[in-house]
Amino acid sequence: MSKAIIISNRLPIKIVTKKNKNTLHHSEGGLATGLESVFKKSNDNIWVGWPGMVVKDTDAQLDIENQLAEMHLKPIFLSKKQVDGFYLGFSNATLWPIFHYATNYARYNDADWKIYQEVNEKFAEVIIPLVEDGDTIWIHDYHLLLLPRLIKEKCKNVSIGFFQHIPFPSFEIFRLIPWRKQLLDGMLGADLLGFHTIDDVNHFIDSASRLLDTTINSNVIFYKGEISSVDAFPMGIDFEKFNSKLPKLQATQKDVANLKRQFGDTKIVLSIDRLDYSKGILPRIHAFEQFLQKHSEYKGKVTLFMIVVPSRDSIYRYKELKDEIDKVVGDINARFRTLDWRPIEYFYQSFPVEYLSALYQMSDICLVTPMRDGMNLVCKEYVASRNEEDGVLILSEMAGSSRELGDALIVNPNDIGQIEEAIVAAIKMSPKEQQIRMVKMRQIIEKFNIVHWVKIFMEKLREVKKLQTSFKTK
Ligand code: GDG
Repeated sequence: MSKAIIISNRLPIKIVTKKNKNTLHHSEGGLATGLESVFKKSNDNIWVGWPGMVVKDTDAQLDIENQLAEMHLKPIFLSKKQVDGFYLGFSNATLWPIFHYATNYARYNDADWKIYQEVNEKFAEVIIPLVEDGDTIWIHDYHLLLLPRLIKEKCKNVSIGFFQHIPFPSFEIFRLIPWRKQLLDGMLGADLLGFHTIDDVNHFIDSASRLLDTTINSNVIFYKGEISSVDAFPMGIDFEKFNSKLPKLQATQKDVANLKRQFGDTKIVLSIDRLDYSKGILPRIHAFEQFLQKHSEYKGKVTLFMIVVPSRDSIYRYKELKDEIDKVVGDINARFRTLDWRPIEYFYQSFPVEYLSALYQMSDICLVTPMRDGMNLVCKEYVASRNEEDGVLILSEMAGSSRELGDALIVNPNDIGQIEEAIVAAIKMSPKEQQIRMVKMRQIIEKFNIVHWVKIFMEKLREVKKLQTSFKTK
């Protein structure tokens, strides 16, 4: 029986160590949230990845490995040096900023690149012995761009899919990376390459055509005597989880009741992201500040509920951003607050998903204004949670999700005045208009859900394999 091997940098768990004992918990993040519901469906599948922390002790590694084996998860342990060079270094201080157009934040460090290669090879060494003829291998994201080629070289009768969860930049940006050709060559080891949007697809094809010796016919790339196909697969969410399952839970209902008590008639504007400069958190806060300055009539009546989930905070740029957010929020709250109202409720922590669900249900407005975002699942979860068909989504045109959610109030995240006006428009929007917009968005999120996403990716992968066979027999 052929199986699926899912590979991502992080396993969908995190390890918490207390009194020398490791316990495993679910981890946050778009990919983990997205694939979890699908992965659990089959017992044969294996998910390979880094457990998220350095475990030096071999007994502790074995203990973790055994616990994970029961969940069909296979850990790849990385040393501190590898985490620094591969994860914090090349993945998140070179690729992440470049792929999000933050060119000034990118560092090009040969030592990081070497470790990135080493870790991709380490993944290949663990995975190759697990592979059998007929298996489907699905590699995820920018940490593992070299892995498709490394697997293809050793495993012939398999299907290799690759999906990138973050944007693929235009050629003029991508070409800045000194190792651009090696990265493309690695990616093109996949039979099918998927991105969230058509723009990402076109950018990838453009770079492949300019940098490598390729022949391109529409979405099909001929390279090194092989065929790869490239396509857009906008990722969906588990609609029913947010629409009905979470709202029915007692824990969620308790949180809803508490939020009602806490906020009464005050309107809630919700903002949820990982700490990241790509998410546009600071400009968003400044837009809310401008809203407070220009609209004193809403004093005490509107609150920005802002969750920033800790992420990569050992990277200088992230630490710097965190300090700046703390400062600006403190300043705004000190200037605008009253005795019984704080304009910004700011949390630097993560919450249980039941609490997120309660917040999605209780928030009148969801403010999602990334500078760049491959897709953005928070806005989709908000829409799915609005089962009474009300509420307003304000969404950046730079988020991949804006291609599907045209009924949101679409804004340019650099235009603080436009965001401020959108907040006012959202507060004033009639229930009828809210409903018309929300119903259309909900139909899209319900139809193009996570199960649909996996299904069309897998169907396309099978199609590409057929195309390759017919090409070879010609
Ligand atoms: C990458 C791409 C793309 C957030 N706070 C908490 C929490 N979350 C969950 C949300 C959501 C996920 O994390 C965040 O997903 P996003 O899509 O918004 O962002 P990234 O983490 O940057 O994801 C992105 C995604 O991959 C998928 O392809 O959309 O563009 O950057 O699901 O609910 N979950 C819990 N507590 C929190 O406090 N439990």
